Amino acid sequence: MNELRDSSDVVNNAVELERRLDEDGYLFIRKLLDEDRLLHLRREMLTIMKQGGWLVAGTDPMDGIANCDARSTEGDPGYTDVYHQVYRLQSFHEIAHCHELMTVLERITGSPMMPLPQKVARLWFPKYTQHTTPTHQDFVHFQGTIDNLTCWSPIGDCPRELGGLAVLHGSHKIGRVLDHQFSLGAGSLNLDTNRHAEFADLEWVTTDYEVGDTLIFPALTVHKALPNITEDRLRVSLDNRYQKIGDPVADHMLTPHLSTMSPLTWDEVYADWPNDSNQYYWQRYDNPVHAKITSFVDAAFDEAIELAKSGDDRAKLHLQRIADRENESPQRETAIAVLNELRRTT
Ligand SMILES: O=C(O)CCC(=O)C(=O)O
Ligand SMILES: [Fe+2]
Repeated sequence: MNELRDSSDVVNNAVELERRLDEDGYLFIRKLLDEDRLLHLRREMLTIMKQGGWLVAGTDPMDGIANCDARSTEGDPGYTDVYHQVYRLQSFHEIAHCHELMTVLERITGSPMMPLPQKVARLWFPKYTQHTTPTHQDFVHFQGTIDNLTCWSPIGDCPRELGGLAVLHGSHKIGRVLDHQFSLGAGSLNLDTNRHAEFADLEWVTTDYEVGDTLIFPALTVHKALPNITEDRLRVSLDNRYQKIGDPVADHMLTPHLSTMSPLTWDEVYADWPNDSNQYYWQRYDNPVHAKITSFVDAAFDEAIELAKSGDDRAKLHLQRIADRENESPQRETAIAVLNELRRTT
């Protein structure tokens, strides 16, 4: 895979940033975020993961050496339990508001920007590659507007083998949200680029990320994670989204991440914060709130049902995860019914 174009040399040049974003569908800025602050956050996050049993006993949390017996991913109750402990860290939420990043985002867009309330971290186990984030456009998950910007930053160095993000260069020019299919990978939605002739000549680009590096891209840019093929290292990263103040926001982005899998309120997130800085900050703005468009996930769920019925093990595992969740939902009812039916007939 080719290298991402590094735009750190033009970080103060609004015209050039905008031109490159338009041309490439991403901006990659080395060392944009404060290294010490990220490393401090890394220690806090990994210390919680260690308490949750995710790291090898006796190792330094900073090394992120995974206990592979504890492997889990988004959708597994065990993942959410530890993730939601990490999610209570004030420093994890605060980093999304950091001055260096907000300044660049406002320079790129020429508008006042805000992070979406739902911040996201990814805590990805090694050698668990069938759960790697598949190829997708962010709009299907986060919605709002197609101009929303995703900012992805590793929390610690992230060489290729640890499974950083790769972007399909120029793919945003397709100009529309595409259909996605069922995937066992994080987010459950995969975009099959072979179905689109426009993508045939485009190249995937990535890099060996270092702490502080940030990748910025809009909601139509096609991207994926690389598999974490290390022997024993956890990949820890941030992917937060930003919108223009005043733009519409999808209602689910006003809730804590994975709170549909296991209940978590903002009051619980904030319970141990020493101060109330940036709590409920979005309530100061008057962004129109839209209902989440569920057609993307609904289509993938229907596909998983059909695949499970035809014996597909990945689809069965997906349905089992939905069945194991704490939250009641029509999908959970259906998943349980289909799994029971399969058990009766096989
Ligand atoms: O980090 C990952 O595996 C997924 C991140 C992603 O897709 C994003 O930042 O939009
Ligand atoms: Fe994404």
